Amino acid sequence: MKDIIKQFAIPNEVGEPQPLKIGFINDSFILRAKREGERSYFLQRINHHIFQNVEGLQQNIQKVTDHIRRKLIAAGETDIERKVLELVPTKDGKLYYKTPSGDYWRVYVLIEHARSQEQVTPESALLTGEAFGRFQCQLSDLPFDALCESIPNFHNIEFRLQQLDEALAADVMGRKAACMDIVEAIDRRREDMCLAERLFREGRLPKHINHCDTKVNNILFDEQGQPICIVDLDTVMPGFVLSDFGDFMRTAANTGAEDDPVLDNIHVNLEVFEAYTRGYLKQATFLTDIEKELLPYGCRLLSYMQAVRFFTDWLNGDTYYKIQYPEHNLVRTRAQMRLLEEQEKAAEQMLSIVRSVAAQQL
Ligand code: GN1
Ligand code: MG
Repeated sequence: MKDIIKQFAIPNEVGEPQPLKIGFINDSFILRAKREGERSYFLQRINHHIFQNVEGLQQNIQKVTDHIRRKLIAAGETDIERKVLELVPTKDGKLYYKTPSGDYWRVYVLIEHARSQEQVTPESALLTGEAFGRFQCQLSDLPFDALCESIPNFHNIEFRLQQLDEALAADVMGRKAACMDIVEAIDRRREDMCLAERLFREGRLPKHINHCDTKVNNILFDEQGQPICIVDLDTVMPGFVLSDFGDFMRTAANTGAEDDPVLDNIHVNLEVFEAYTRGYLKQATFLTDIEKELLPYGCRLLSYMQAVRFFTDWLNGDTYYKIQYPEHNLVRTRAQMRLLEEQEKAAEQMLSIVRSVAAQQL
């Protein structure tokens, strides 16, 4: 690994790489500064099976972090080094290093005195909503097509349904016949769930730059519990703001787990929903009326999309998501479909919360 580290323009001496257990996709290591007061670094091997266009991915991250840094400077912020990630280029000025064996590596400056959280409370949902809202707002004046799709069609439900149809037609594991109730539940909602894509084609719903993985553990908090920096920028790409709002609610405003085998545990947590909405709308001041009105729909869309993705993987024989037991993807699918049903039942309540929070902030 020494050979890899010495490719990067790291000005100070660092110790041996220490492996870090975070995320399922990339491999991460810490490079601690040898002398106190100097910078430490974060070394990652990029999973190029999932991110096939590493050049485009790294360009995206550079554009996003440069843009946010300029915004922070213009706003007169201090401590900017801890508020936005900084890539360390290689000695020949590239944003990543490709080894002779074909692995891709990158280095970030390490953000010190920061920690991540796994649990969401209404209090932290408010702060998290502000943080993701601020992130989107900082990027809202970048044209949406300034970035590439680091995973093509990542949150495009029409594409995800097409992948499902291919999996259903092939039925390689012979798993379809036992799941016809799921097939029917997905089919009934197809037209409704493709609404956002249709509105985009009609020029009525804009695309913006989104984070596309808005889990609470992708925010670093300082020692006082205040959000400082958004991390895991691999999926930052053009899309609907509904993606980021919906994916947070899918993971956090759910009283059950993403893969809860006990479906009756699953309900919408309206307290978390309201708190995140309040934080998000306070910061995401660029939203149009149609985007605000569609936010509860965005929650349903992301639960549906995740169900379609888990179900496709179940039919294909579990080739994408890591599973902990044989039926895991089927259990995940059913849990996401139940969450969708709960969100459908709560749809009016969710919309009236969005409207009243939006009205208070005018
Ligand atoms: C994957 O690995 P993780 O948890 O960051 C997936 C997300 C899904 C999520 C489902 C690149 O994210 O889109 O929502 O699993 N990321 C990718 O839990 O496919
Ligand atoms: Mg992730």
